[in-house]
Amino acid sequence: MLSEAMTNRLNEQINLEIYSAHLYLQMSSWCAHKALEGCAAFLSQHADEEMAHMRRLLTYMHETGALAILGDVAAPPHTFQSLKEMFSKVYEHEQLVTRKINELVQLADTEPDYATLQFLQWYVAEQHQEEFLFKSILDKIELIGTKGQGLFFIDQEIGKLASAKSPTNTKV
Ligand code: OFO
Repeated sequence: MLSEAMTNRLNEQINLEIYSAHLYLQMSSWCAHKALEGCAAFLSQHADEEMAHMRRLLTYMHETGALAILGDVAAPPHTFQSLKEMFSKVYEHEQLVTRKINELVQLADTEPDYATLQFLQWYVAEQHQEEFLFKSILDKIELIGTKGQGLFFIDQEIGKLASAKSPTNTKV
């Protein structure tokens, strides 16, 4: 059984994951509007992953008999100066998510709530991967540059990340 404090914090995390999905879907739409189809596909797929993160939390709460409460979702930003600025915002957002996961881990450890502490380990590993992924995208943008054909090549490279993760792609 979850404490009231843990229930509230897990609910906050559920709502943050939904916001993450909205944020990436909005960014995907911005990219599609700019004819950056590779980035649009990648971010759309990432939005789906955020909803899967939310559902994992939802299932855990149901298993413990807790009530998940969905709140209002703030409108995400919808205009960006550049692709680099947009992915910088993604990276910052993922760092925020990591801080929130760390706070949850700290709460589970101090309560103590060992079942939740173990459950959260998946998110700890996932956040490491997400920060690495978005940092490497920013590095790629820095390396290739967005002048001339650079933007076209970056879009192609990021589009490959989407197809590499697609469930219909059998190559692992
Ligand atoms: Fe992009 O991260 Fe969820 O948890």
